[in-house]
Amino acid sequence: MIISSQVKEALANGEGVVALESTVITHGLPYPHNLSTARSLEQKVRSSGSHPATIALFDGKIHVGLDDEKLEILASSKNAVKVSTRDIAKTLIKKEVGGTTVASTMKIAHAAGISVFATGGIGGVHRGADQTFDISADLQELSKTPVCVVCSGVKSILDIPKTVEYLETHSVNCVVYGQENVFPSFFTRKSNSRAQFNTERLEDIVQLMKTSKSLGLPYGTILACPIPEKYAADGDVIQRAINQAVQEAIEQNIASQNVTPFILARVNELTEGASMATNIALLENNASIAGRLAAKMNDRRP
Ligand code: PSU
Repeated sequence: MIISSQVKEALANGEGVVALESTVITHGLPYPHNLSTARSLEQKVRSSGSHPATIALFDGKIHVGLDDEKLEILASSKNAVKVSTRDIAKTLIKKEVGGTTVASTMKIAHAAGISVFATGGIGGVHRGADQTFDISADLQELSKTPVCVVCSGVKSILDIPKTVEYLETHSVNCVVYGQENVFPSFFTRKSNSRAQFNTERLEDIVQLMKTSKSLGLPYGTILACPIPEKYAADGDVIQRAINQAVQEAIEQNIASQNVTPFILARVNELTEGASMATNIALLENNASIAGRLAAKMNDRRP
């Protein structure tokens, strides 16, 4: 594992560090929007008082903290692979370029000593999982790795109530950042599910994580951040596009790892780019919140 000198120094000095995933770069957004977003997320983390550590795999090595050249390679690579925890070893031995998912980014962040991680949405229980058994490895990782994932919940391309239920079964702390205890639904601010509790104070999250740690609990934390009102897309339009994309995925026999990238790309086409703009807005918002959280998490003042 190669940790960049900036990230190493920040960790040694007890400064805030935020891990950023790279599947969103390799499979989540099209070029060149993926590159500009990767840069802007790093910038958002910096301007909120922490250091970014984008994580990816290159040439048989795990990299924590990328320079601009590596970001560019990741964003423009035509054969980058999607790397969940299962795929880390295989991607290393094949020396492939790999974009890390929430699960593998959490695992690597924890190994590097980073406890805060920002992304758009986590993977979850897929609709129709009772037939397909398609449940993201992100949920498994959350049940065993003590990292706080700052996100906007899961897309409604997934089954939100079952995902929230799964998180509860596996003892994952699940908190909404905001005034109301309503679990967000990615593009829109509300779903019909609730979290464990809600708060507007990041200090509560710091305390939650520190208490969890002191009890020796291994579980992760979801800090679910509703997209800011001004960016929340028209829920109905996006919902219709999602329903259509899910149907097309079934008809075309798209399965397992390919389901999420297929549906995301199709929803973007069907909404003529509106879903992508919304996606980027919430990614940036989450990176800023994570930057502020990480700065507090490592605050050495008494
Ligand atoms: N949700 C998004 N965009 C994404 C992903 C999820 O809105 O790019 C990516 C994340 O990296 C997440 C992964 O960890 O997809 C989940 O994939 P799967 O369902 O195959 O585990």
